[in-house]
Amino acid sequence: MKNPYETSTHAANALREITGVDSYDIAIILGSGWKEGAVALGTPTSEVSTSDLPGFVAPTVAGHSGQILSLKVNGKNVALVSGRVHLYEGNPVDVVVHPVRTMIAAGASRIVLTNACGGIDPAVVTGSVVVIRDHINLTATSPLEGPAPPEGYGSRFVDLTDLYSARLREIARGVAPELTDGVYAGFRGPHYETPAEIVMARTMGASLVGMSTVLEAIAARHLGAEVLGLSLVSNHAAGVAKEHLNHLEVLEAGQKASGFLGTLLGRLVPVL
Ligand code: 8IG
Repeated sequence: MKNPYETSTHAANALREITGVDSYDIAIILGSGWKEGAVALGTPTSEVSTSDLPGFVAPTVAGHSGQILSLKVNGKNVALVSGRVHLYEGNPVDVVVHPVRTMIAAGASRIVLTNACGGIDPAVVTGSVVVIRDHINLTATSPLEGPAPPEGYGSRFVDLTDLYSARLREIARGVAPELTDGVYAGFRGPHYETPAEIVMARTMGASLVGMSTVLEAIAARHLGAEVLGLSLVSNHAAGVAKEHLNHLEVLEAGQKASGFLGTLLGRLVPVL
């Protein structure tokens, strides 16, 4: 991508033009299983295919499609972004974080990153949602690697002390007191981990493991947005329980949870 920051501004302008939405308030990046729940938020006023916007690439994973749905929730302009792309699909980091940069360029000051993940902590219940309190980036890369951002797009260095907004986590707890929180370890994938790697991640303090979210969170914080991370725990990580991991089961866990995810988002988004 030539200049990822300028490309995101072009994409945001194209999005504004197509949708007629002048400025977004909240963008929700939909991970595996979350789209079925998010439709409960209301009827979109527009559906844009990301293939019509500069800088977006089509996802290659089953269960993902590239769309931005716009809707009004409690007077706020909300974007539902589906079709997340990952490092493991062979994408450069700039492409992985492009949807987040685009939505921030389109005005969104709150970015909700949703995902499906594995549970490292045996106490974490599969099928439940965990609020991400912090992360460990094990991808060995950063969205800030490369030339310094142009004027007006943040500095090269960013403080991640409060990467996952305490304010937004408090709001989430307010509408869903049953939610626990955890530390998300982001691996490159696409292989699941070995049991020894899960012991390593657990020893480092992680309770959840996945292949997305961490780079997008850094990119969002870098541009000054508040970040909320929500993980649907789809499986026990390798070695945590007796069963083996299987991508179909992960998709099934999402389908089973869609009612609950819809209820959660329906309570949360109006007050974000
Ligand atoms: I769903 O156990 C889901 N995504 N890395 N490990 C990693 N990613 C995942 C897992 C998991 N489960």
